[in-house]
Amino acid sequence: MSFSFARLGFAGARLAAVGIVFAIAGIGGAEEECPKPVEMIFDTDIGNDVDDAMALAVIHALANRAQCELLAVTVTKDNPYAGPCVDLINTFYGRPDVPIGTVRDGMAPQDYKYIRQLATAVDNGKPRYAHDLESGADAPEAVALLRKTLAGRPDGSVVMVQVGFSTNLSRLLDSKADGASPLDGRSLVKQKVKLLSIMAGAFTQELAAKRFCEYNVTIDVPNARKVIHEWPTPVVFSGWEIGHAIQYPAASVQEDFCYVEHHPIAHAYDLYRDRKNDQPTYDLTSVLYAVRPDREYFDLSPPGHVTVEDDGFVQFKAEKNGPHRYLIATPEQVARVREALVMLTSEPPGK
Ligand SMILES: [Ca+2]
Repeated sequence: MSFSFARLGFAGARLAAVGIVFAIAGIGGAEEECPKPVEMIFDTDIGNDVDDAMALAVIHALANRAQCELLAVTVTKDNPYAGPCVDLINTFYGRPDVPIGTVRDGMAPQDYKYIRQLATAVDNGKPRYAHDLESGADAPEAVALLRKTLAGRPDGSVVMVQVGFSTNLSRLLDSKADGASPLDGRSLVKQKVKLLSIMAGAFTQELAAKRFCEYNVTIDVPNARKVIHEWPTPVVFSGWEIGHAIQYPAASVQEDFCYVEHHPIAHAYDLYRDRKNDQPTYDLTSVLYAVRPDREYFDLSPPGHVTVEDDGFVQFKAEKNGPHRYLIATPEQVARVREALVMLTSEPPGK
């Protein structure tokens, strides 16, 4: 029997139409429509700039909303206080047991401005910011943790966010089969990783004309080349110009973190930037895109290929079906993203 609205009559046709609309909308299964949390691994050079700490705060705010799950944090800054700084921020936000892995024989070993101060701050003989990782040397080596974490997740499920040097992820690509997985690193990444959201490079004609070389790439060029040239799944770049255009307002640091006497993010900001000054949102943008890619916070470049030259200069060439894209932000998007990042960075810990 052929289906016909006319055969059902007006009332029947209306009910059928409503049924179709319900079926299309999936009404009755509303819970099924909520997207699953993004399973994230965060790879950071925390300590070289304060945006890594702020990006970690954004991750926790998104995790509070069940929009992401922080599987692990790996550190590329080879300083003993970098891992403890990650741990104290995770603990502050109520996730003290997120696995942390640290680089061995890595880059940028100097303390710089805030990680030692936060990790060693004491009030009345007790640590100001609770943490149980006392030194990065006590944490698992980063690549072993990356392999173990990836191996334990479903295929194509993990989003990796790299906001520092490429040391850990390059070594991951080169890693061999081990007790965690019979796959080599490249095959493991290809099987498990959905997306690499990376803060690296610069993608405007103005910066290219000056041969501007971005910090995350120049600090470890060989490993940046390997990751960018050989990563086997899609990569989206947040170039220097994105975080530079979206400035975190000093007023937020002055006013929005006062819900607790000592706040590790505000403390780090004071030591690094001084709360009188705005701060670029480089690493925060890579996190926001990774978790909310479809909210039109950014436009995307056409697909293409990014190449890294010997001095760390990065070039993009459009190419159909290429694996790389970079973020673009219109003035309207700059304003939207800045406010979203203010709300997320300053969100108090969950229960
Ligand atoms: Ca960083």
